[in-house]
Amino acid sequence: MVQLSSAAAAVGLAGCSGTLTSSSDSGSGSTETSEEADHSDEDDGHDEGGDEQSDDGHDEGGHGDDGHGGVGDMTPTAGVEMVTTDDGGTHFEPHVARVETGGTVTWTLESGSHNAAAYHPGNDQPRLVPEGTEAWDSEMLSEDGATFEHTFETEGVYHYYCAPHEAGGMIGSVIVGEPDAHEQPALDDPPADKPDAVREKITELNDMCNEALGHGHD
Ligand SMILES: [Cu+2]
Repeated sequence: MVQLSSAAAAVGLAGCSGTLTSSSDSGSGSTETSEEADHSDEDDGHDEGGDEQSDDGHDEGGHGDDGHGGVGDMTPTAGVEMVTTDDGGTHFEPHVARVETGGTVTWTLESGSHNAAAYHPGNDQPRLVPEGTEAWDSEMLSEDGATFEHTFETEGVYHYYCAPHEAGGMIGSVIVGEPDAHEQPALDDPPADKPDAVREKITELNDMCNEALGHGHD
């Protein structure tokens, strides 16, 4: 049991970091430089603000990092891509989207087959969305470029998942408006009956949402 869940956690991490594929077939291999040249931009100083996740060094040296986690400003609309990477990892990008109250989020199938469904009792899930809102589910999208949109009339934090890939950590969040972090069901402790990999992912999303809402420690 324990081994199973830690393996699932590893899959979840791999899904977000996109490891290189090993596609050398005939092995004359002396020209393997192209894919490694990824780290060449240095104008950023030492603040790793890219969109690659690094879980370590999270809090070192103060709280001065902005742009952490890529939570954007509030806008009337936002887009989220549903992605399967070459190595089989799956994720929503960005993990946390943000719109104004009454704003619309559009999910686009970039690759693979995915859905996006609210953590809502109406979807047979614990409630990780505001009280009084409706359940929504894109149903499975399997054609590249297919889209689903939902308009969010109620301020709050909404966690959602991809049904076939939830256990691998394909979970995302939408922040609508400027809600009080203390009043969000989504930001409570992750549901106890979920697998560790899911709980860890939700905790990660909660950290990003709390930070975006200026709700640190106090
Ligand atoms: Cu999926």
